[in-house]
Amino acid sequence: MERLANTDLGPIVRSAVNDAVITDVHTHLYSPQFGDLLLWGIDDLLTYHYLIAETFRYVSIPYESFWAMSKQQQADLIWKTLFVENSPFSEACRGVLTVLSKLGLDVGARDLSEYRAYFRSKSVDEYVDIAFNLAGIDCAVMTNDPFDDAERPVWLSCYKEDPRFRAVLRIDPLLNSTQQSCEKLRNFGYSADPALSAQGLSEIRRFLEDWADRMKPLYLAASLPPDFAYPEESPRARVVRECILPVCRDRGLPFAMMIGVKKLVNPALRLAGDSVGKSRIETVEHLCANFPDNKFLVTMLARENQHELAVAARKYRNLMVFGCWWFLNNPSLVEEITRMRCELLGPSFIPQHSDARVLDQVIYKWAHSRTIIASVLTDKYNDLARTGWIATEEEIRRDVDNLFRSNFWRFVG
Ligand code: FIX
Ligand code: ZN
Repeated sequence: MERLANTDLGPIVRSAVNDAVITDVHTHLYSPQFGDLLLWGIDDLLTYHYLIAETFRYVSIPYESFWAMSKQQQADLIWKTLFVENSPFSEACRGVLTVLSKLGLDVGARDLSEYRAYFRSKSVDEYVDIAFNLAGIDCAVMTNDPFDDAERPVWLSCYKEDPRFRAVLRIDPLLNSTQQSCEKLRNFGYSADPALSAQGLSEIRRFLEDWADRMKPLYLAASLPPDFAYPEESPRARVVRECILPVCRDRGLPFAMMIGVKKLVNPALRLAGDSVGKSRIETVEHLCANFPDNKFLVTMLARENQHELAVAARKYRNLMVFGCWWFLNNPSLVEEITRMRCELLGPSFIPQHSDARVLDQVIYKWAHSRTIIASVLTDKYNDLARTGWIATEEEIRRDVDNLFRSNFWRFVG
């Protein structure tokens, strides 16, 4: 018994987690053919909306003056404010330093011009491979919005599949501003009407089918507010019931619901202006129970929803919990949530996604997450060892592969 109590599977777990090839199931990255939509390099890293929100904790310039600056000027201000005048230990700041360090740059020198010079020496195509290799990911799942005027033309003209990037059909506008979306759909040649007549609903389905054919998405997705409710008598619930769920079911595509965003609580902050609210687990439970032929990928933004979401996944096998989203992607919360999910779900969930908006961010988000997930798993395997059940390296690598990659691919089918 003494020997078992001292068994430490930490080294085996850490090397399995470090070696794991990851599929990043939700990002805001684009393949290089989308041109400027793919953000990368130090100025994009520094102007990440997480860092913009943090900068306004210190600076008193009007919001509009900030937005009027060039990207490089904004990056200079953020660097000075968050890195030089204060210590950069917030998770988003630390992430920038992890990226620079993993790229082999001299973080201690604190020399922004040297970092800029590094990125000027790279082409975007070669940098995709550098970033993917350092992050250990084989594929980044994109977020593709057919309503987006910058993105649409690429899909309609010259899109060619790039195996490093896979598409997701993102449909927020259809659910969160249904009336305006119907108007847009009419401009696109679909006779959707704001009253959502039977004919209009079938036109929305035709729109979804056409874009699913075009994008070959791995799933459909939407971010939803805390008061997202189903069932209810609302345009959103009708579009879910009459359009999204049938199209997803017929094609075997999961519907990813990212629930808990309070949009633009501070509009002056633009993309940085969203916040979090507690959501209703009953909505998820109802959808999973009443649409057993549909698959649901779900992440929730509020810490308060995490336990009941994991419990829901114990009840419904058509529910796959994924990621520690946005304000939850901090070491203390990833640790707490991953530990709790392991205890309720074993290795049957998707512990993390990067949500990277800037290519380089996959490097830090995955480095940070791997460390925490490895430490939680070490505790779990060591707890087992104390019973006499000593997991083999092969078993540990199997579980790690399921968590980081295979659970997702099996679920999307
Ligand atoms: O809706 C989403 O997919 C969110 O993840 C983002 O839009 C959000 O702004 C973000 O970057 C969170 O990490
Ligand atoms: Zn996202």
